[in-house]
Amino acid sequence: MERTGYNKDFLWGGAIACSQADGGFNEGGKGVSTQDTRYLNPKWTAKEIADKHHNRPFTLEEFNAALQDDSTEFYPLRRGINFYNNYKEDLKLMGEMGLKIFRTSISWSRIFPNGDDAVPNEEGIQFYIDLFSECKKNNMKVFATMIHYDIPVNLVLKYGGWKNRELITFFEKYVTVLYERLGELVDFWLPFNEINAAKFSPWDGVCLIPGNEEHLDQAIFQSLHHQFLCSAKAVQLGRKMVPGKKIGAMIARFTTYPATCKPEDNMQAILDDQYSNWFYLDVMARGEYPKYIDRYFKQINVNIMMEDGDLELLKDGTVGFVSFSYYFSQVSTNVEGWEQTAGNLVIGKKNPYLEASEWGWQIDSIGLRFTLNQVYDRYQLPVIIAENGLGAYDTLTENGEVHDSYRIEYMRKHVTEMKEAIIDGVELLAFTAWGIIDIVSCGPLTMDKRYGTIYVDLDNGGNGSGKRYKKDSFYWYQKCIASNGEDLE
Ligand code: BGP
Repeated sequence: MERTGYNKDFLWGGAIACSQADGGFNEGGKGVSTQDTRYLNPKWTAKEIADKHHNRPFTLEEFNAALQDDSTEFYPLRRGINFYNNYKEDLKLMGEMGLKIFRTSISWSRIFPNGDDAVPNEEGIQFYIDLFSECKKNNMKVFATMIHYDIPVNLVLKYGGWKNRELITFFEKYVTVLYERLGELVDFWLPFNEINAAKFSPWDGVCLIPGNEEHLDQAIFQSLHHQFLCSAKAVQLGRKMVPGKKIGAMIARFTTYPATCKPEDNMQAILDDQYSNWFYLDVMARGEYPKYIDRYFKQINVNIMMEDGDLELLKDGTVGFVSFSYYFSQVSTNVEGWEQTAGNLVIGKKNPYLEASEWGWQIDSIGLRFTLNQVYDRYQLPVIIAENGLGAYDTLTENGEVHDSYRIEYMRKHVTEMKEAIIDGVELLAFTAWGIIDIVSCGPLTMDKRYGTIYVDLDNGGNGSGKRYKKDSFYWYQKCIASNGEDLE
């Protein structure tokens, strides 16, 4: 059967995360969440911010200081872009752009402020009923992430976070409420955003403070085991409570190529792929721990403690789609001193053939086609690109325009390669462009690393009118969607 490109049901979309967009951190009965505790001094220079982001992981001191401070000044994720109070206007703009699907995350601490509450917070549930109903009014399907890093801080204070197997019980209660009360409104469910963030950004992924752990890797992979079980439980519950809805898995995709045709580099690329990418999706899509991970766990001295029924649960709770975030690619080599460059969550080895963004993330649109083929070949499951986009400095002109030709170029190239992948035979269901509206960036915690086709007039300190403006890329994406990926000029 000849495939010529996007089919008529292809879902063009956009994505955000509650902790980076909503604000209203103490409104509507919400409890304090782990992402509310991440600190940024807006007076830091770009270099100081990069240094903090890449070289100084979250600390116990930072965590404790945040718990004493109920201001928003030094906690950008408590402010976001005030999507919590502005979502009707923002979703209207997205509807005007023609989006067919909208991805955001649900804040566990809006539904259960402390995570272990006996009953859920009705105001929090109502917010999501209203939010997702507004998506439908704007002709958008809903792609809901259950955990996009943030969990109620009480679960860390009282139970130690994901290390504690009890979180599975609390998570199951959370998912049951989501399915019961929001099941009719949500089309795609994603239990965990970038589940491999556990290894690459432990506070984000599994709420572990690196300096606070005797054996960090043991704590990471034991916590991950609990998250894998939660993912499987969400699938099992979903079969009963939201039959017909797709429940999926997601990783931050670290696409890598052998740095040279040397056999050693090719072998390194296989290992890097197994340990950074495939392991996580294999457990959730194939339902078992792959054999190759035994060698890795031996290397890092990790022994997962399992209980009776765990392996059966994993086998029974495999996902209905696989998804990933894709921003950049890197190379694999065991050559000492290979030049490095930043990427999403990691510092990778540089590919001399690629350009990079202003944050050093290497731009590789063909890598997206490469990734789509690899992922689909491996699992033969429907695929969703849950995040892709270009973080860049944008300038708002006097007359309220943003000429972001660089972002249009980035999107044009990646949309072109997505089409090639579909013609290659990949069953690509949806593309939700990351940060479709400017939000607080996740790593640096800044507004000035902008991804949106909609500009938000706020700076790193939360100052500004907060007004929204359509960038040139808004009109480009509107045409792209209206022509179903054909008109990319
Ligand atoms: C991913 C997260 C998103 C998003 C993206 C871009 O890891 O899932 O939350 O933030 O990275 O990263 P950043 O915002 O640091 O540029």
